[in-house]
Amino acid sequence: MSLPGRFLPFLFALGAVSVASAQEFGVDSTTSLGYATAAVETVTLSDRLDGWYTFPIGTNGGGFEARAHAEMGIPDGFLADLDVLAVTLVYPKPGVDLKSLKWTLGRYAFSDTTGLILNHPLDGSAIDFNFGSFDLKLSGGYTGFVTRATSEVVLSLADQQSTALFATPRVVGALETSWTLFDSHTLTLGALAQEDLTSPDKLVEEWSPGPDPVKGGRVDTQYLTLKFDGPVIERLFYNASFTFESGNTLSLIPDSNVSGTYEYKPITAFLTSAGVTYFVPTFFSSSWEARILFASGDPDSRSAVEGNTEGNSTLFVPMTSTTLGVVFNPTLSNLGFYELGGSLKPLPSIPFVVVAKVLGFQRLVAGAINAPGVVGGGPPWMGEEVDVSGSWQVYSDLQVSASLGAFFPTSGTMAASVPTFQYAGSVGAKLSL
Ligand SMILES: [Ca+2]
Repeated sequence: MSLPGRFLPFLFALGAVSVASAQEFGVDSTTSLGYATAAVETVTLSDRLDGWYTFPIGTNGGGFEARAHAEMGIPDGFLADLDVLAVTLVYPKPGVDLKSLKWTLGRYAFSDTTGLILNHPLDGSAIDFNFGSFDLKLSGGYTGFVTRATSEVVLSLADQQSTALFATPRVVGALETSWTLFDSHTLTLGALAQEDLTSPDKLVEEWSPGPDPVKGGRVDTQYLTLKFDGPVIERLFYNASFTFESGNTLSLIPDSNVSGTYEYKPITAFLTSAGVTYFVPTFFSSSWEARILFASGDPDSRSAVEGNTEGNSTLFVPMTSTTLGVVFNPTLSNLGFYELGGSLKPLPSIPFVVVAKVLGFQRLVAGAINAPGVVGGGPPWMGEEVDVSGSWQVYSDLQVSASLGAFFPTSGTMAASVPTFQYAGSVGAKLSL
């Protein structure tokens, strides 16, 4: 702490001098109208305001940042939260080998090494040591001051059923080291862990007889990731990652007790992803992408959340969900995902971008899928989706966008009550005030 202590008064003085000219603030208003016929038919209409305020501290990229959003809509009602409220201090050349040291304190946006496991605001601190070709980042924080509606962390039955204003209390810690190797190839090693601090009176006690109609247990998880990325040939880039997940989850194990007994069992699961991106500036400024993701499943899992009934839980569970398709969005659990896509600017003189994607969804093992409407005993190949979206920057302060997607589930994938052809579309306008 001595380093920040010594530099703080100086940096704040520098900030105060530059604040009058360098501060920036703004509000974006996004109005959207959507229609979806997926597991349930829904019409959504919302207006979202995103406000932000920044001012630099020093001249090396540090500063104060505040971001908040408020949304009024149908059917969600009114939602509002603080997304960022943090001070970042950057010390250039604090040591002989250390190129820069960056320290953040407050509520900051955290994203894990893969970008697929946790994307969430954390209340805490992060520190980044940059040694040039080697970088070390430590992050820590708490999730329970973010509102339930903003949080999207769903790991346990308690998360699923919570009607509290705030998200489940969890402590998150992460370490990431990356090395830039030969020819701009980067090797990244990331460790992420979260501990569930849900109060025991809201949980089932271990060794009690099941089933409990409402309560579940704690879900603690750890993720260890190895990631490579870099260029293949000119304008062609690859990325590949492998994540091993460990942890503990409450499991209802059948035994001499007819309905089973609750017991904590280890989680041993994996997530792997690989992708290539090819940029072709001469062909309508286009880029083309192929991606695959595999998230392990568990054949004895009765549900996607706390469903283990035998041995270890081999079902991969991310902390927050990732958007895969416009229509179909299963969680990265027991899933094979295949994506081919391209984006281009069809009219060179107009800032209009079109993105098209073909997606495929596969159930890796017979068992639960975490998506509404999908039955447990369905076929391995769940279906394909085609998505098209476009966005047009009409003026510097007005952007208009639209998206349309169609999902074609394989016969038997969806419950009988769900339409066999599902589609979703939305239109939106974003105005910078
Ligand atoms: Ca199992």
